[in-house]
Amino acid sequence: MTNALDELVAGLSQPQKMISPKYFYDEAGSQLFEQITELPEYYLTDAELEIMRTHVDDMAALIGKQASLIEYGSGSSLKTRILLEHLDAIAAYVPVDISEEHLYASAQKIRHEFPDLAVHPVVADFTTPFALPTPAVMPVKNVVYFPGSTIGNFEHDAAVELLRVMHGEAGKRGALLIGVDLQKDPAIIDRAYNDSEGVTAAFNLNVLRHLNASHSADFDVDAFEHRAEYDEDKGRVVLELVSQKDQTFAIDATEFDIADGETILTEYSHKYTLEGFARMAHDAGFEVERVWMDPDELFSVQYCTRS
Ligand code: AVJ
Repeated sequence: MTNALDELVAGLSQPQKMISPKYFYDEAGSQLFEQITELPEYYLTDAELEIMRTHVDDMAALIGKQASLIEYGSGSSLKTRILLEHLDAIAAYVPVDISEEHLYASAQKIRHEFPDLAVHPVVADFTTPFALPTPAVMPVKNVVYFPGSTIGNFEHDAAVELLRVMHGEAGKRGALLIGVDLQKDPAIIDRAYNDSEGVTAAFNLNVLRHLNASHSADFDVDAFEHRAEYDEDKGRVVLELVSQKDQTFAIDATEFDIADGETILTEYSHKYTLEGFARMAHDAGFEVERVWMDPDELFSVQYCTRS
């Protein structure tokens, strides 16, 4: 893996300047994302929680006894707790996250709430294969849990690649339980990424503050504006930062010019059709066995087995 500075410089040297969405999540960014999930316009979290609450017994039945639950992400969410409360004799809970601090803090909380649970956090970049810890109790199967429609951050080929890594981690009898946001009335999607309180704007702009604070950048944060547009043809929200004037900025020793109106791409958030996601899962070696949706069919949670 190349280091962060090289990666940032490479992204900002493209004709379409870009910064990976993973740089959103410093302390302030993680808090802003928390606030996003509580916004009335951000339907994703509410819909997914409702699905979990309504169908968790069904999910637990499919997962079965003594599974090892491998969560991609730090596992601080309420969705994870709902699942952990309902699973039968879990062999191990393995949260996997790149941020060590965040991961260990949330693992401690989970241990406190579930004293009988074997919690084995793994610090890793989950986009590449990593070694699973060996739990004391041999799991019947590995179930990869990937909530929140974070899969939507990845463009098609990278998403299939990531699903393939999960397929590998799941192993022979393994499965994948994944949150997948769905295509819908564009106005609903538009509102979710252009909230009236401006929290999403602050979240998007915070990436520049983060890079200034810890990656030797010198962005004039006030000279950029948030933009989020849903591209219905491509089925994805495009988040950008729009330069408000001709200006220059630097990352470490590398300088960049950006024109008035030129953008830095910060995130894609893909929305899927059921068929579209099933095809992607299939290309990664999975078969969609069950799909649960909220009553308005805004969001889905899908159980995939190895085909
Ligand atoms: C965490 C990637 C699922 O795409 O909706 C929320 C991130 N960006 N508002 C999403 C996000 C702007 C979120 N994911």
